[in-house]
Amino acid sequence: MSRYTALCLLFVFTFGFAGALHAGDDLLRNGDFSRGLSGWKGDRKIAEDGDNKYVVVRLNSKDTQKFEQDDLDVKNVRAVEVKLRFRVSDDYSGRGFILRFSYAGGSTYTNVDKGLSTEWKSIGWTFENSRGLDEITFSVEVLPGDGSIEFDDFSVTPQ
Ligand SMILES: [Ca+2]
Repeated sequence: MSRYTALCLLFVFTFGFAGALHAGDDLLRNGDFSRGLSGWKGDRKIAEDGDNKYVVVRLNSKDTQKFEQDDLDVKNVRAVEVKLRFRVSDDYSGRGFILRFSYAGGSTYTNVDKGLSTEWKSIGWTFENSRGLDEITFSVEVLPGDGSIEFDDFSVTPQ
């Protein structure tokens, strides 16, 4: 093996390794629902608009409905940002939804209950991994009410 080839291989290895830990990689599987419900668990249905698939949660008056992904690898990650877009139906009334990161012994959440619109709207929220967790679960909890909320294009990326 020539020195040149060895250097190239070293470069490829280093670059590949750095890429695996690179900030910005999406930790979620199928966040845009292009593969239907694959990767997600919980209360949700898929709707289609042309080529685009998204999730619909039809509310009821009593129960909080939840869908989630677990085993998100946040080892050596300082913080993650979740992004998504959503809209509510014309007949929606309720208290919005909760974005939650859960881990052994607790969770951190935010309640999205302002600016609920019938037009698609993008939002983001940052979770600080101040406990140095290795794994977290991301969940969306839709609070009771009337009508429906639709979600699409989730991502959870290391910051
Ligand atoms: Ca989609």
